[in-house]
Amino acid sequence: YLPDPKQLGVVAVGFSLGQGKLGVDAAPKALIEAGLLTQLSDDLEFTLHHDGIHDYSPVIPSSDPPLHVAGGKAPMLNPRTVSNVTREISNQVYSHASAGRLVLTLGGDHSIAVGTVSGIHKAVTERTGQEPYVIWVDAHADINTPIVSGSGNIHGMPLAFLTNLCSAPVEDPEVFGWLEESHKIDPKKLVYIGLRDVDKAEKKILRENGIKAFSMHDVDRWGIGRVMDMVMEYVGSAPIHLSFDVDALDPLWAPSTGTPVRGGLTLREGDFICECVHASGNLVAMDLVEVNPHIEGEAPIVQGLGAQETVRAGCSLVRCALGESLL
Ligand code: NNH
Ligand code: MN
Ligand code: MN
Ligand code: MN
Repeated sequence: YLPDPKQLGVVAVGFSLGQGKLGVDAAPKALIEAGLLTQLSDDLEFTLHHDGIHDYSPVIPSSDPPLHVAGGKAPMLNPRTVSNVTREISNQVYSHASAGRLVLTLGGDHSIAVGTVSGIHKAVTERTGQEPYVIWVDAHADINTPIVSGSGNIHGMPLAFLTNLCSAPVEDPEVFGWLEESHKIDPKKLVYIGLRDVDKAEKKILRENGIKAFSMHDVDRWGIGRVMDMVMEYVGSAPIHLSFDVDALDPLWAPSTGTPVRGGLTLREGDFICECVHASGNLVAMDLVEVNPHIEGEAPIVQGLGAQETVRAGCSLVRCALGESLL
């Protein structure tokens, strides 16, 4: 029932309107130009199902004014555009997964996970009767509801929509009205790794819903080896969707991202997480998001090569999740 391990659906989404910085829409092109897909087909022997880059960067949200939510701190930004783009992604990801393929999605900002997680959840649950777990590797929790979000950026909210934690907060059916029950995940089937910049209201959501989370504090205390033992024990034999925000890595390795936070994972720790997920044999989908090649950033170890190094780190994470480290 697991996907054919050598058939890979690739969804490349140039999209940046889940947050405010241009450039993250250029990531799929940069990752592909750096050789990622060639590495997957030639070195790792995947058969790729890829219909090019879906470029949403020129989409000007002409009739998409901010959406004020009752009791909200900040209005949701580009709400209808994000809703429409993620619906398309959800359908594409669903088709690949339903055809028995492993699915790799190259973002774009993290709002695209509303599409990937929903499409995978629906397809895998239908095919296997087993609900996938989501392993969310990120400096941030991305679980703000539209009411508590301080920024209005939807890339900080995908898990609130996906877990039903904001039951009917958005009156406008044009804004995520397409999400069905079959798309949504149980918050108990979500595990975080790498957290270190979690908003106050998000901490409350994590506590009140008993959501499993391994912060950077846990990585320091236990080491990444024992953290991954605990993560994999929690997930058991369920299918796994790995959603990897490159800002989980320390800015030393991945400076070119919209909201870098110091004190993150080393590239080896990130690769190790991906290797452990691969070794489980239960990976059904991976997202790589928030690489922004237009932000140079500062990579203290490789001056002037911030964007190139971040792209290279992203390629490494994907290859590790797809089996590169097997001897
Ligand atoms: N929590 C903040 C917000 O809601 C920041 C989210 N930024 C991210 N998330 N990069 O991964 O806007
Ligand atoms: Mn994120
Ligand atoms: Mn993040
Ligand atoms: Mn379900």
